[in-house]
Amino acid sequence: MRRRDVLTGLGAVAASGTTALAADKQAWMSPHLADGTREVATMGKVPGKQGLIQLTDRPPNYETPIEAFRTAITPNDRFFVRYHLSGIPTMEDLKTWSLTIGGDAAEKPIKLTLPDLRTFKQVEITAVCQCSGNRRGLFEPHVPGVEWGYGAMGNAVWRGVRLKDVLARAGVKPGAIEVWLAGADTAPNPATPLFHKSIPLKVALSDDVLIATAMNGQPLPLLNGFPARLIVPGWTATYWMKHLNAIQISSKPLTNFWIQKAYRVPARLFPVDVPFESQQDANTWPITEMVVNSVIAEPVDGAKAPKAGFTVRGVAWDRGHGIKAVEVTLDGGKTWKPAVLGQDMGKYAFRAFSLASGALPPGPCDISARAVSNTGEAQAVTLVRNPAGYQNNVPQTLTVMVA
Ligand SMILES: Nc1nc2c(c(=O)[nH]1)N[C@H]1C(S)=C(S)[C@@H](COP(=O)(O)O)O[C@H]1N2
Ligand SMILES: [Mo]
Repeated sequence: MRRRDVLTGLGAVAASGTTALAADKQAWMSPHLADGTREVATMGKVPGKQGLIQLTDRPPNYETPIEAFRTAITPNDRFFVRYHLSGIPTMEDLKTWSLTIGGDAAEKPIKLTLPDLRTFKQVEITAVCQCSGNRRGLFEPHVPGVEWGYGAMGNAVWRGVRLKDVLARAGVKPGAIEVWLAGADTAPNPATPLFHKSIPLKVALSDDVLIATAMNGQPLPLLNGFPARLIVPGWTATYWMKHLNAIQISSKPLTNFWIQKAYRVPARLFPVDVPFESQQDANTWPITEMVVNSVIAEPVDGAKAPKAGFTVRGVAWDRGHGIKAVEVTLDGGKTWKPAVLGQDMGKYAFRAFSLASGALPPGPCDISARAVSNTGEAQAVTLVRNPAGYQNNVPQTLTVMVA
C-alpha cells in the first residue's frame, strides 16, 4: 500500500485531539485514489447537498467525504449520488409520478400514486446503501470505471412500504421468478440501454425489501431517488432503483446490458445466502450481497496527533448478519485491540466503533481496522481481484504523525 505524505494541508484541531483537515482541497478527497484520477475529483456543489466529491458530473457521480462516517447515520445532504444515465428527472417531472405494477406473471396490472402508497403499512429499516464499485479507485492494478474512494456508500433510516405488500395487490402468479425494476431516468442517446434491473422473486418477497419514500425522516432527496426507491438491505445498491416507476412480475429472466454484462463477478467469488439463480451462468454471477467491511473516518490519513492520544472512530457493516467485532491496530498490524462497538441499529446498518489510543510515542503511527461479522466472515487480507473492481474490503491503512 502506497503511503501518502503526512503533514500536508492540515488545519484546525478536532475535538478528538487529532488535527482535522481544513481548506486544502486534497484534504476532502478519499486517500489513495489512483494517480491521475485525483485531479478530476473536486468538491462539487449539487443542489440539496453539502460538499460532495465530484467524480463525474454527467451523469452525476458524487462521493461522500470520509469524515461523514464519524457517525453511523449518513445525513441526507452528504449522501453519495450515483447515476448511469444523464437524463435525470426534475422535481417538476416527478409531480406526475406514479408506479405501475404489471408483467406476464402479475394477475392484474395496477397503478399507484404517492397517496395510494401511504395506504399500505409503513415500515422502517436502517440499512447501508453501498455501490458495488465502492473503493474501486484503490484497486491496484487499476480497474476502469468510476474511481470511487471510500465514500460510495451511506447508511440511512429508510421508511416506506414492503415490496411484497405492493406485489400482493397486483397478485403474483405461480410462474413468477423475477421482479423487474425501472426508474424515471433516461439516456439522452436512445441507443444507450435504459438502466433496468431485476431481483429474484424470493428476495422481492422478503419482509426487509421496501419501496422507500423517506430517508432519515425526510422525503428522499431528488438525487437519491425522489419520490420512491427500492431498498434491498444486504445487497449492493445497484438493485436499489431510484425514481422507481415501473415494476414487472415476470416468469422470465430480464435480458439487458445492465444485468447480463455489467454488475457481474466470477461465479462463487463472494459468499451469498440467496443466489440469483435465474441470472447465473457457468462463469459469472450478478454481484448481489455485500462483503464485511469497515472504514476509519477519524483521524484522517496524514493528520497530526498529540502524544496524549486520540480516538479512532469509524463504522463497520456486512451483508446482513451484523458485526460481531472490530479490531484496531496502532502499530501497523503488530498488535490489535478490540474496539468498542456503538449502538446496534439492526443487522443491515453501519455499526459504529471507537478505540481510545492512549498515550503514544512520537513519530508515525500506522492505523488500520478489521471487522468480523456474526457468521465469522472477515475482511480480505489481500484484494480479491475481479474485472469490474467490486467488493474491495481490504482493511484501510492510514498514518498519522504523533508529535
Ligand atoms: N434510477 C436509477 N436507480 C439507480 C441507479 C441509476 O443509475 N438509476 N444506480 C444504482 C446504483 S449502481 C447505485 S450505487 C445506487 C446509488 O444510490 P444513491 O445515488 O442514492 O447514492 O443507485 C442505484 N439505483
Ligand atoms: Mo453502484
